[in-house]
Amino acid sequence: MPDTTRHSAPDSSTPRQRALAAVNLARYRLNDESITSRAFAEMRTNGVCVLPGFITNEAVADIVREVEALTPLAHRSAPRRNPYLTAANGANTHAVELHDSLEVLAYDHFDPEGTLRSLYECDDVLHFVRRCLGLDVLHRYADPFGALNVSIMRDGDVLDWHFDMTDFVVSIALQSAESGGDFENAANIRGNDNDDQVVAAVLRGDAQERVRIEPMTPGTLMLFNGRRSMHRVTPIKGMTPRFVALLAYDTKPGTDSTDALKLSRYGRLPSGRLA
Ligand SMILES: O=C(O)CCC(=O)C(=O)O
Repeated sequence: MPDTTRHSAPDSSTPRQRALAAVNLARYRLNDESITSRAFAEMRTNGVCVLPGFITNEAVADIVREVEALTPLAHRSAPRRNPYLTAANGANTHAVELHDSLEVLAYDHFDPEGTLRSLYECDDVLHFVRRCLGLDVLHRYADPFGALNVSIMRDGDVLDWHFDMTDFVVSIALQSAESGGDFENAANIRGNDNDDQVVAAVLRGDAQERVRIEPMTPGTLMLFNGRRSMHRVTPIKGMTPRFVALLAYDTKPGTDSTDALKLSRYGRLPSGRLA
């Protein structure tokens, strides 16, 4: 187990205090109705809302240190699949084979007292996200690995075009690659009359006008409707890995991912259960 302990004086602050200290409250007051209603309007129109500088530089640096210390525990996978995240040879129109390669740290790898978990477990942050999404209720995921996870992408890694299986994704950009690693998004293309042709054109690289790069500078909180928007992370170039934290929520309590997804993304199942 890598040594992730801090060697400074014991921290007597509460998890909520740590979470609130990590948020740039001068820019984003979490109960400010004008911020959350603007975010909601953006989500409705564009399917994405980017909040730059949501996390302070100090908190980003602190989380990056924790991620770096934990990287030996990350699970590397290279799944092959189609854009709908089903088997590449499925019956879908776009049964093209795409591939991903990345490493992932799971929720249970992170220090319960650390900055990242404190942020995810903070109700003020949860309700801020809920209001940005225009929802009456929001619950943290019950997945012991996927509730909060960090993707680590190194030189040559890629996350190809896909739609998500969840209604929304909440991410925090932590560290950018030297080049590549752009989050490219063809917003709201699923569920329209001609979506098959648009999906095919984006996959062929023939619909650049539909694709936007969302700026993910470290500290950015991004809310994103990934079920309707096809998106990818372009190949990473250079020796600096790209780190992104993914915070999972659902409108229903107790939502968990499948065993198949856990095995593919984290390489294991919760203790005591057999694969
Ligand atoms: O790493 C990212 O920025 C995006 C991850 C992603 O595409 C997803 O979780 O669906």
